[in-house]
Amino acid sequence: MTNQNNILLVTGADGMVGSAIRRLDPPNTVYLGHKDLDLADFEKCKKVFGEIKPTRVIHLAAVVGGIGGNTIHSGEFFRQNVMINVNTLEAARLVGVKKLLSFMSTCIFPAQCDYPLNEKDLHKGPPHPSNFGYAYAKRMLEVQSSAYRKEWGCDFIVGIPTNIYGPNDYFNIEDGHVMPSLIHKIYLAKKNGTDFSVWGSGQPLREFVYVDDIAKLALWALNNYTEDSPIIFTSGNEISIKDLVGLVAKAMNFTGNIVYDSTKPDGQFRKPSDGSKLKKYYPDFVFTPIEDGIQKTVDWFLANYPNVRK
Ligand code: GFB
Repeated sequence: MTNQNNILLVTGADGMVGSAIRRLDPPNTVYLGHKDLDLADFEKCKKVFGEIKPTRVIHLAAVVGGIGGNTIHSGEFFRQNVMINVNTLEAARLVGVKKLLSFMSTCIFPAQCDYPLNEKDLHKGPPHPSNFGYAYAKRMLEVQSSAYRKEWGCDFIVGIPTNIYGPNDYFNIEDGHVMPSLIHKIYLAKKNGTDFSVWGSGQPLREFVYVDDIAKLALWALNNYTEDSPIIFTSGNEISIKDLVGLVAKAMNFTGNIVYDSTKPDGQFRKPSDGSKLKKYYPDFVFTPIEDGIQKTVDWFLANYPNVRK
């Protein structure tokens, strides 16, 4: 029986990227958050996919964290993410999903790798120890998508964003990513008149992509990208953590004391990624400048605090 309802299903819909896709309001879309369905439970997953009968899926659900959470929860992050991904892709295949987009991230590339990171180097060595469990679980997502294409012709594709940030991020100070953690810590330092503590040396470099850009690229890829190999979503602009701290402090009007906590990890020094495949397929895409993205995120945080995910 062909599936005429053309429903797009978004998993992990209550997270940062899911919220950005909701803001774009694509038609015929069903949004599932963790509260709606535990994707780690295959029977429930299969049942709900059978009820919704999506023809397209954007698979965002994942158990994630920043360098802190990833280092501590290596086993749990591997176990949970493998189950979520294997179940989601199999349930999608069983109900005849025509197109499925999953996401990895640039932290899963080999720690020792030619720069800039290129999609072809994905499996050429172990990831940085700070991302061990999560990175291998995410790499299996790419393996499963490719294996399903080979055996069953599934058009399951994979996007690889760099560090995503924006409204409705996870602002937990211990487990969150660097951008939301810095925003939350500066807010508290201003409020309490205390020092603002930055982890590590401030020397590492990162690339950031604003979440609304990823939402636009997700819908674009769903309609236009159909290669077996993954596609990196990056502006290619690196920034040091120290310079990032300066931009966040400026956006927050913070003039207090900034201290660098050398007892905290620097993690991978840099992970510059190659955006040439995206430039080839989508040459006129314009990424949000980091200053604008930070200001939008700070404005959202200040307007919603304390009702933010933290
Ligand atoms: O976003 P993040 O935690 O993870 O960034 P990764 C870590 C970098 O930011 C390190 C510095 O160099 C930290 O020393 N940093 C400074 C801080 N202050 C803070 C702070 O308050 N909190 C945090 N978290 N970092 C991520 C992966 O790796 O890459 C994710 O953990 C995802 O799973 C993402 O894949 C793309 O950038 O090192």
